[in-house]
Amino acid sequence: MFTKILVANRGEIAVRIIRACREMGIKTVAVYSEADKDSLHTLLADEAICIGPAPSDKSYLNMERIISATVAMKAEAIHPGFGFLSENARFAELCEKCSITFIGPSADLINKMGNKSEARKTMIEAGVPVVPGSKEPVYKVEEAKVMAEEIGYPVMIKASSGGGGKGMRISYGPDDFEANFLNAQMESVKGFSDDTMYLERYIEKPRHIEFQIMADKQGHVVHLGERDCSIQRRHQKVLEESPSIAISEELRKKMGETAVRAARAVGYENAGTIEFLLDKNKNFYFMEMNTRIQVEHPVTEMVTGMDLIKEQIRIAAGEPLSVTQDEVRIQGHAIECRINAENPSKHFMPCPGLITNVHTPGGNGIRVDSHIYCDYRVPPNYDSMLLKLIVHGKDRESAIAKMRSALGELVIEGIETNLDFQYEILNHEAFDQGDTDTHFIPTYFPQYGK
Ligand code: MV4
Repeated sequence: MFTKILVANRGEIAVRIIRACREMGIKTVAVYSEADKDSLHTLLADEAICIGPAPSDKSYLNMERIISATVAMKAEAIHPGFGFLSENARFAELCEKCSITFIGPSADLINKMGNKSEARKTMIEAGVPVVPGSKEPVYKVEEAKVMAEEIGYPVMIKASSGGGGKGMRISYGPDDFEANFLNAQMESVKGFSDDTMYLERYIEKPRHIEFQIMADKQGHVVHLGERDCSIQRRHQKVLEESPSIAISEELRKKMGETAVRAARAVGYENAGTIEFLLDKNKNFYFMEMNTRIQVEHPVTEMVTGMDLIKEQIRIAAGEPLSVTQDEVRIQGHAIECRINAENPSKHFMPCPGLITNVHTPGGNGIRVDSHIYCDYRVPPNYDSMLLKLIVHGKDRESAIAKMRSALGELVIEGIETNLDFQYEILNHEAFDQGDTDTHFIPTYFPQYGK
């Protein structure tokens, strides 16, 4: 096992990783920017090293500085968390070259799955269902239009390097195809320096269902059930739950086996997520694979009783998975609400600043993952997520009751947050009834924008 790990991240996930390491008896090194010298991850780690000024590209994205810090502090491994360098194949490769263990999959795998049209092709070849659409990538609008006619409108135009809705457009017919294709492609060239596009049939009001998978170096692969992440606003997840109300035991088995097949097809290692779209008729289609631990991993931890960060570390150190598929039990129901420093009445504009008071709820089945504390100043340079409130109940109804109660008790003063918005979601009849597809927010909260 490792004796020291460098945590190449900040915020709640850095804190989460430091805590897992401490429980395992592993020393931790935090890296921090000049804006984060009083951040909780900096204070909690055994050692901390400043890696540059506040802007991410000068600190948390500065690969050379982070590698240098790892060597200087004599850490054997780097946990990248999510965001920042977590899905950067060049960084994973740099770690390999410097004989540092990158806690995650290989650079090759990150590359392969980061290229969405290549991932799609790989999955088609592995017999994993994908949304009907193009098999090969497409670059020219004339060729794309011919493909669109074959697929049938409406079609979804997607950038191969995209994700999070960037470089994505819907076309409802031949009249609007050219403009949408060219706009999506332009956005992709601007954002990712890549003009590679692909097409899919547009699935109306789908659910976003993702399966957590874990794979070790010995070739064992398990899935840990699904998360329903359909409640999103402008491609930002707001609330996640496990299990999904839309999935029967039989469908879970089928989708889970498909997720495992997808992971096996690429020789996957460490934690990963297979994203599916689930349509109204319960057809499911592979959408993307994420090669990192995700923000919403705690809902999976609550229903499986596993610690995914510890599992990641053990796998990276060469240990086999701690469970077989038969030993994985999904128990009860978990919900996570993301509490962000943002103002819902001002288009969810980020609202950094000084936190003057905090009270977090506790009790049976309630978990708070956060880096905030009273008198902490939220810097303006990074993601606005402040806290993840996670609850676990015996079923969905009791989890909802617990979340309502916990949200009601949570106090964050000094800055604007989306706490009231979360409370409104939890108290909405449509949420209660599980009418929670990807159009939930635009449908039931049109005032908060599509
Ligand atoms: C789709 C889709 C419908 N049909 N693809 C949005 C983000 C990106 N990862 C993929 N997304 C979608 N892809 C086809 N062929 C609908 C969405 C989508 C969506 C997906 C998940 C969660 C929220 C969403 C909100 C709007 C659109």
